[in-house]
Amino acid sequence: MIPILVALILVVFTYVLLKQLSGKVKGNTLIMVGIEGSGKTALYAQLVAGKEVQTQTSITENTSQITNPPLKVVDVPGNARLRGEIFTKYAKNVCGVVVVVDSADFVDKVRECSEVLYEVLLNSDVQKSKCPVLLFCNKQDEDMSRGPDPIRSAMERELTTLNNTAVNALSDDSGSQRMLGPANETIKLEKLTNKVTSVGGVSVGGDTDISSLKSWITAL
Ligand SMILES: Nc1nc2c(ncn2[C@@H]2O[C@H](COP(=O)(O)OP(=O)(O)OP(=O)(O)O)[C@@H](O)[C@H]2O)c(=O)[nH]1
Ligand SMILES: [Mg+2]
Repeated sequence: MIPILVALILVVFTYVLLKQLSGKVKGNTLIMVGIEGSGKTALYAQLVAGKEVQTQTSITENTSQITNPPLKVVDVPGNARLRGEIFTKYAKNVCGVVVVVDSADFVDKVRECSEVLYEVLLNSDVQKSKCPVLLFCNKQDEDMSRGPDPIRSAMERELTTLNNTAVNALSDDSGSQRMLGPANETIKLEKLTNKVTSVGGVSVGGDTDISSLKSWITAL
């Protein structure tokens, strides 16, 4: 009886220890995503080099190591054919995701922007890591720009629609978890496992201000 009990305790102890250890293996990669032209490469250049760069539509990722805090930063091209594959490649070590939004062009692109956020939040590595997500509402210097709060609310509404569409599409499917929440429920970002924060900023010109990104990063 006693040897069985000891063996049982050992098994439970090992399980708990392994669980704890696996929970502590934290990724070190900060991934920037968003639709084309939202300003990811401009923001990336400000973050990793502190300077403005002339950009063109990215066709491959940019990666850099920063030291404070020590992170690998990845700027994923917005091109819809490249985005998913490149994001997946780096998501294994993710510790944070920055979803960059063009706040001036947001009204026309709300669906596209929300699809990016939806894919990020459904990514299995993002979910496993429970990493925080930053909605960086870029181009706040432009006259027509929307603020981070209305952008967040509009995206919640779109996520709800996307989720309901996915639920309906999967009604015949057997068990694939491709939904953010149950059918016909409003998606509330604050209720998700990944903490989503929305901030504003500017990545080029005299009004450049990425302080909101920098302070979010220090908490990673
Ligand atoms: N006014 C303004 N323009 C910006 C800002 N950030 C970026 N831009 C401009 O937006 C355009 C697109 O910026 P990029 O950084 O190339 O955009 P991207 O998201 O990397 O685009 P892809 O690589 O195609 O996915 C450029 O002309 C930038 O100068 C900003 O904060 N304010
Ligand atoms: Mg780019």
